[in-house]
Amino acid sequence: DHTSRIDKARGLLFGLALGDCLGAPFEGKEGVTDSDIVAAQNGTGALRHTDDTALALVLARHLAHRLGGRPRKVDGCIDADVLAREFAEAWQAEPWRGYGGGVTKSFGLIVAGTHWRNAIRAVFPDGSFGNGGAMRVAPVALVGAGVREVTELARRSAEVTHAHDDALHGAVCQAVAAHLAIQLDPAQPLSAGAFVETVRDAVPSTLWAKKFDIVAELAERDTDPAEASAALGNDVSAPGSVPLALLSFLRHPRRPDAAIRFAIRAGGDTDTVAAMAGALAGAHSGYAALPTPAVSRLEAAKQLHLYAEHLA
Ligand code: F2R
Ligand code: MG
Ligand code: MG
Ligand code: MG
Repeated sequence: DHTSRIDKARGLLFGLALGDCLGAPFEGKEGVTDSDIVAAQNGTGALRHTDDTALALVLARHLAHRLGGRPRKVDGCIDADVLAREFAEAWQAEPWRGYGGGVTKSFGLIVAGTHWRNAIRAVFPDGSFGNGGAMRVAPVALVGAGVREVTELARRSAEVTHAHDDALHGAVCQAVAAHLAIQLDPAQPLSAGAFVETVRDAVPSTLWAKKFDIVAELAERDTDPAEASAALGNDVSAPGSVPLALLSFLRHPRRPDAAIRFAIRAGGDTDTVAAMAGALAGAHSGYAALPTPAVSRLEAAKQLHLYAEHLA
C-alpha cells in the first residue's frame, strides 16, 4: 500500500510550509515544550510563513513552468538568470518575511540590475554559507529522476544566491534526502544508517562527513533535541542547521508533526530546521500524515496544492 506520488508531493511542500510556520514564532527561544508547539498547531487563524516558504514557492513555480509539456530533461528545468530575478522579486514584494541580511543586500542589487554572480560576491566575496539554499530546495526532489539529477538541480537552484561550498553542500544534502524520502515506502522500516550513507555519498566534504557520523550515531538512540543541537548546531549556517534537520526527520520518519516539534525544541533557527525536517517527513509519509486542521490554515495552502499537482 505504497503512499501515492501526489500524496508525497503534497507532503513535501506542505511539510516544508508547516515546519516554517510553526517554527517561526519560536526562533531563538530556549525551553520550548511540546505543548507550546501543539498549542500553536491547534490554534485558529492563518499560519503565516517566512522567507523559507516564500522562496520554496518561487522555486516550485519556476520548475512547474519549465516542465510544462516538455520532456523531463534536467537542463531545461532551471534558468539561473530568471530564477535569480524571481527570488529577488519575491523579496522585493514582501521584504518583511524575515530574510537573511546578506541576501537582502544581494536581492537589492539584483532588482537594481546587477547580475546575480556579481551581486552575491559583492556581499560575501567567498559566497554566503547561510542555509537559504537548503531551506527552499526540496521541490527539486519532485523533478530530478535520480540522485545525480537532484544533485545538479539543487546546486543550480542554490548557486544564484549562495556561492560558498558549504551552502551548496547543504542544498544537495537536503535535496538528496528529500529524494530518498520520496522513494522509500513509509510502510517499511527505515534504516537511518543506510539513509545517511546515501546522502553522504552526494556530499564530498570532510566537514560534512563528520556531521553525518554524528547524525547516524544520534539517530540510533533516544537523543533529545538539546543534545542534538549541542552536537550538530542550530544556527543560520548550512552546516550548522541542515544536519540537525536530517536528524529531526530520522528520529521521527513517520510522524511529521513530531519531527517538526523535535526541530523546534532544538532551538536556534527553528523555522528553517523545522521546514527542512517537515519537508523530509512529509515527503516520506505523505500529506495524509500531516496534522489536518493545521495544514488547511497555511497561508499558502492553495499554491502548495497547485504546485504539488504540477510537480508530482
Ligand atoms: N534571517 C533569518 N532570521 C533572523 C532574522 C529574522 C528577521 N531579520 C526578523 O527578525 O524579521 N531567517 C532567514 O535567514 C536564514 C537564511 O539565510 P540566507 O538566505 O542563507 O541568507 P544570508 O544572508 O546569505 O546568510 C545568513 C547569515 O549568515 C551569515 N553569513 C553567511 N555567509 C557568510 C559569510 N561568508 N561571512 C560571514 N557571515 C556569513 C550572515 O550573518 C548572514 O546574514 C533562514 O534562517 C531564514 O529563515
Ligand atoms: Mg525564515
Ligand atoms: Mg553568496
Ligand atoms: Mg530561519
